[in-house]
Amino acid sequence: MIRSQICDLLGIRYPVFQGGMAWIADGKLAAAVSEGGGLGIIASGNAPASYVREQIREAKRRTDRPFGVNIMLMSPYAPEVARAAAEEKVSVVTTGAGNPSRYMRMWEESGVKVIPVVASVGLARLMQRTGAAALIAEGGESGGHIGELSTMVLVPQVADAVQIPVIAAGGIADGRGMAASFMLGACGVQMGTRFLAAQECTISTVYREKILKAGDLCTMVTGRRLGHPVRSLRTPFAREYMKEEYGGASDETLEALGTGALRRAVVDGDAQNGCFLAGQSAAMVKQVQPAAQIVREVTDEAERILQGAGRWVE
Ligand code: TUI
Repeated sequence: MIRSQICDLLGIRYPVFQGGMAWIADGKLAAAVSEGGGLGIIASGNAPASYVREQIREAKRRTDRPFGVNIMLMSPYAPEVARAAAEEKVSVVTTGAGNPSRYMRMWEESGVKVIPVVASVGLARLMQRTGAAALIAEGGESGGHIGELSTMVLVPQVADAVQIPVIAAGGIADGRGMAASFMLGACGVQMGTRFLAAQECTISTVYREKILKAGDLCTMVTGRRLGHPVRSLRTPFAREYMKEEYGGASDETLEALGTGALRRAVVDGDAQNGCFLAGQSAAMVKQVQPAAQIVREVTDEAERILQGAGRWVE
């Protein structure tokens, strides 16, 4: 059985987090992952605090186990969602797409453990100093908003730079990725894309089918010109966005193009105009399974690999 310090720190059975995917990771999915022994995480994305509170209550109805809330720091609602997470006393807050320093004291005072997503060594060091309980080091293989570095180089550098536990994210979708993450210095993993195929994950059929059919070269990165690179499936929307991006469209035109695109993918299943966020591991996602089974399967595979790793050494 794979256990690590993050299990003891959070009171979870397996060191597997479910990524806080905007519009997707609701109270139902988070509770299913937590019931399965991992750490489920409710995404706040661009939603107001009222939505996040509802989802927290939904998760509490479904599980007594710890779960987390992800705060997307670029959201206009980030301040009120940050406050709601403190008031609801969730076990864990994860953050993404920014620097959460201004909220850290409030969360700490409410007894919430803060686990920021970092994409660089500099932010990792700052977050340790500011009181983070652990870090998620997320490489650019991930879906959604990404940094510059890949998981293979980010995780060891972050692990060397801090003394708190490091969770690896980006490109991990099976036990091989989990075992490799431990070798890189992580003591747990976060997966998003793999959980898109969880039975309890409510997304449009179109979205799910696109993930199950994805090949190795099916994702692309747009938004670099605006300074917010985002990885998604290579769909008509993504191609059109990229054409505008490099065709001299104004920042306002680009923002207008992006508005509502996530909803159109997740809720409407609009293959033409939706933005289907996904990581490079989409090609490794092959079947729909209960979330608990995903957590177990990945952890069991990692355990078998790690137990057999001695065969490489004479
Ligand atoms: O946040 C994510 N992934 C996301 S957020 C999101 S919502 C969205 N929708 C449309 C457009 C843009 C966003 C979809 N996916 N992952 C965590 C993450 N954080 N990845 C990279 C970072 C990051 C990058 C730079 C964190 C901090 C940072 O710099 C902090 C600073 O300001 O110093």
